[in-house]
Amino acid sequence: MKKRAFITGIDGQDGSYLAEFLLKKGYEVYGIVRRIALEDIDHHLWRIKHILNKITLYPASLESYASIFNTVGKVRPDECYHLGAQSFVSYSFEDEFSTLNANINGTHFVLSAVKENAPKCKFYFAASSEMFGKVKETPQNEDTPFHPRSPYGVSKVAGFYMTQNYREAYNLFACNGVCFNHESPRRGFEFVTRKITNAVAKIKLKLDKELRLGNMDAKRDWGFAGDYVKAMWLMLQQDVPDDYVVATGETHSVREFVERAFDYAGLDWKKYVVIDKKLYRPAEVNLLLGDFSKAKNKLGWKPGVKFEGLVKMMVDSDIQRLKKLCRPL
Ligand code: G4F
Repeated sequence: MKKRAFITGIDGQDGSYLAEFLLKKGYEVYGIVRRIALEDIDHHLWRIKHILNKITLYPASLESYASIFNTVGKVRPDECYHLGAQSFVSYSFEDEFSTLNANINGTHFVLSAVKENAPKCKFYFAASSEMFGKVKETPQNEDTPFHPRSPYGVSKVAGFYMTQNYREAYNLFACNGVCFNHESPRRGFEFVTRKITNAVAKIKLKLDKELRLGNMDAKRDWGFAGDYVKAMWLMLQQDVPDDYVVATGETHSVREFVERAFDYAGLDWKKYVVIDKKLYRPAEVNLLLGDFSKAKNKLGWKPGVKFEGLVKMMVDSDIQRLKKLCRPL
């Protein structure tokens, strides 16, 4: 019998790569999306449009326990990947309430629904390197203490401990993936990497003249989302549930990303980039660098795409996308 996978956030960057990956592995793939997404596929479901005929989507919301409970009850999955969240850190300062509500209660709802309806189901929680915040050591590993710097980070720490608690209290096969930043051509435009590569493409094609950015000194360990979904799956294929850091082991500043992206397109970034203090965050995470030794040793996982390749992939993709959009009819 085919294994059944249930994904929250299936319409997001990671959800879309994970759904493709699991389909290739022969899984039946189920996901939840908001009802409005089903009514406007081009706008909301563009990342999974090409696989819509191979997956099953249910309308449900992480803000409604009843909808999560009913859906998990219908699907009775073998594996549950809880990726859905309000994941934009900057926005979490503007609307703490929605972020904490969707991310903390949402995680609790999924865990509880799985425990009640499918207690043998293996559960993955998308924790985050944002939990390390004001880092206590570098590089960060599974033993590094947390010091979150945003409501988003706080919500992920709560989800992390909730997941551990379900493992310990109810014997649920529950794992935390502490993923460092992971990007791709499917990244949302609000995140800095995509904002940069989209601007580079627009400037290259003479559709724009300027890119406004906040803190360019922040450093991140940026990997490719397509690689990270494999680590998520591997965690659920182990004999015992555990928590793992998923990262590339390299860190680069936002400025380096900018330089590399403009350079690759043959442009001088200094002519186009403007610093906008309004884009600075009330509290910043200055440096993230992950030590993925445990994932390497226990899961046999390592990143395929590194910084240079990631920048090129994203710039190329945005240039091609905009060229197609601008092509005369
Ligand atoms: O791309 P970002 O918005 O990602 P951030 O805050 O690191 O969070 C991402 O990674 C986390 C994993 O650590 C995930 F959990 C989370 O869901 C998300 O995927 O910002 C990266 C850095 C920040 O330091 C920010 O201050 O870029 C800096 N930055 C500078 N100018 C900017 C901008 N970020 C954005 N989004 N927009 C700017 O104009």
